[in-house]
Amino acid sequence: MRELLARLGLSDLNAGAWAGAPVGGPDDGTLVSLNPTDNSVLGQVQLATRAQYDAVASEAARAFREWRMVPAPKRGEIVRQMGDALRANKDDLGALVSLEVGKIRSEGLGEVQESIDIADFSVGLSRQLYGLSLHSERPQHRMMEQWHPLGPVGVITAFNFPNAVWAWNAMLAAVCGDTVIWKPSLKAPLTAIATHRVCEAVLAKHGWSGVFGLVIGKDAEVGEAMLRDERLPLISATGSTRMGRRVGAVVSERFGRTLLELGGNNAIIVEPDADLSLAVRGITFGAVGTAGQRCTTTRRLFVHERISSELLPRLVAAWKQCRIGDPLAEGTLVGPLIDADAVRSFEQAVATAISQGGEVLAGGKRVDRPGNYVEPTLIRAHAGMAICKEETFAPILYVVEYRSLEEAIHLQNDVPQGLSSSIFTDSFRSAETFLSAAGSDCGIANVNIGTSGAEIGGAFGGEKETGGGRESGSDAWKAYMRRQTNTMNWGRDLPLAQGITFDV
Ligand code: UN1
Repeated sequence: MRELLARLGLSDLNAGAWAGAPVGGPDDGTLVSLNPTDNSVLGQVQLATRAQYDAVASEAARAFREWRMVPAPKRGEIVRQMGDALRANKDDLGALVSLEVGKIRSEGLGEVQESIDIADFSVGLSRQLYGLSLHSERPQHRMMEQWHPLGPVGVITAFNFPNAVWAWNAMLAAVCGDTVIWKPSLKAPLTAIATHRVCEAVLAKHGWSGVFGLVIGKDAEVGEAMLRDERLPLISATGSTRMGRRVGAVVSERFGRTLLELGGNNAIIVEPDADLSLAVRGITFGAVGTAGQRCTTTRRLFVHERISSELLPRLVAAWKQCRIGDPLAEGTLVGPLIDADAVRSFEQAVATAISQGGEVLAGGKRVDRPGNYVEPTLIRAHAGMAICKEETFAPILYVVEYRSLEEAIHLQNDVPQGLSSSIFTDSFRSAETFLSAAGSDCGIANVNIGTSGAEIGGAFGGEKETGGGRESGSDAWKAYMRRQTNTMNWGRDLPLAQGITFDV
């Protein structure tokens, strides 16, 4: 562990505050990063002050004025090199993700791969960023739309994807000509520093320090300043619905834009004609993977009453087979939750579910060992249970039986969140019903795969309390640019639109 931290330059963080670069100055409080497997100290970081935030934001604003004029494919070339730097550091960064947030090794590596993928995607995009050409109603006129860089972008990320969600934003923003100020979760500061350093080294080599800034600070000190900062036309935030409500209110007050990716309460529907072997694997990874701490984690399962007596024992068996333990050890499938608070929320949710009529079919308890381990939990529930409408960041799956697909779709949609959803079926008609306008109301709707583990090429995000934002692939880049409509007159007359005459 010591060697890993040293390789990533994380051994001597006590030396100074981290706000884009080590800064001296008064000790304004230290943040301790804990290893969730035993709650031992991994490292300490000095929290940034508001003044330090301000310095990073000024630098981002200064860098933006020049970066926006660099041709997009040249920006793309620098992002290509960042992708290479992430590749070269994939093993170390992946291991650090595992150490700091408890993801199993292959998921830690997968997370860094997601950052590499979005870098590659962004490189291609840097030669696109297409606008439209339009036909004018006036003779000898031409119209077009072009996309310009937007400005410095504030990126707020959650602990559960401490590397990739920043990259989704930062890589797109960089090719779009924006600069980035990153406020990471205080639960994963080391991953943020290491990730930032890997990419910052590439920028510095090309004389572009300042394009990416990092500020590790408290919400009240740094977060609020960021939300109110008129220099940031866009705040992209991933996290809880409660946090997103605050971000939305403060940023829209100043007519800033937000890109919100908030809570999910994702469900899988299993039809009687489903391939149950596929379904068992998809449900298990969706509910238990990342110890239930993805936005896309499967939290509810709707099983047709004709197959529940066959499916549920298979799920219970799968749940019991999931090996809980050190995330970096071979064969582990379930690592710890992020911290002791998360364990308390898990215990509370299970107790609430039982009090509301739920029956625990598997798991349900914390694991008796040091660290923040809990058992993957399966609870037979009924549709009226209030707890099923809440997102608990833990591996708890509520199972509800249904009679018709219409009923299942209604139950699935009947929650405040709208991120991800899936159906397992071999029926073309059922699949298309689920994907139709009257089907799933989520931003992501899948057939015969689970709710989590989306590829970066698609737009990622959801409706309702999930916040409506779309990050990552498809045309999500448009959120990071401003659209300009141009009308050009190459004639010798000045005809007005709509047939208006105004002769002087
Ligand atoms: C998140 O949990 O915030 O689709 C992001 C997935 C990942 C991203 C999750 N590609 O599960």
